[in-house]
Amino acid sequence: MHKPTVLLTGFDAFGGESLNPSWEAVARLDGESIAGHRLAAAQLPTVFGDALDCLERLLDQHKPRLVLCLGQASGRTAISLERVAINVDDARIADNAGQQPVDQPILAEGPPAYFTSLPIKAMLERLHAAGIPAQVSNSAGTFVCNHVFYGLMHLLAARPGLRGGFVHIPYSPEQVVEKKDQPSMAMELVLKALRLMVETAVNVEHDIRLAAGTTE
Ligand code: PCA
Repeated sequence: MHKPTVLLTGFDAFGGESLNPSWEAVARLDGESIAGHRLAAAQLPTVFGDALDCLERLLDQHKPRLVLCLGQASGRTAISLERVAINVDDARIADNAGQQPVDQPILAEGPPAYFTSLPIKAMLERLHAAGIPAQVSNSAGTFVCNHVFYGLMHLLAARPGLRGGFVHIPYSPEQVVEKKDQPSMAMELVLKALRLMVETAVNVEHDIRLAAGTTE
């Protein structure tokens, strides 16, 4: 009997960076087992459209029980558990294929937004208990990460029982060596966080009630 799969995705480098910590992190966990599940890691291109085609193929290929997509968020100081994906592409920079959509819906007939189906409050509590800086985020931006998060939740809407969501992680320390005042998080801490998030997501079906909103 095969173990059920948790699909983890990260992106390739973009915006002039030589690496993307989201891919570095998930690649290191490929093949590991957590809470009776096998982790499968895959890379998505930082390209509008292509990234979602790739994600759909991965869902068909791996038939996962749970999907956790990761992305790099420059300027963030903590692991960001994304609550909501919105139906718009508005790119401040070009993606890796040179596309720069502005104010375009991701899906013309799609709903304005989708919420994560991961237990982000339980995940937040677990990360905080382990001493890892983490927050609930109410915006995944309007670039390729939000695009993939929205597309993921749309795909999951047609696959009852399959849960998933998106998490942004800070830069890796090596990315900020020559940048001024940019936060980063060590890969060891990101990996610890990732294992705890997967374990919690697999084990907690109904999220806990925990205040973690923002006032502005
Ligand atoms: N971060 C970008 C896209 C790829 C990534 O890792 C984003 O936040 O949209």
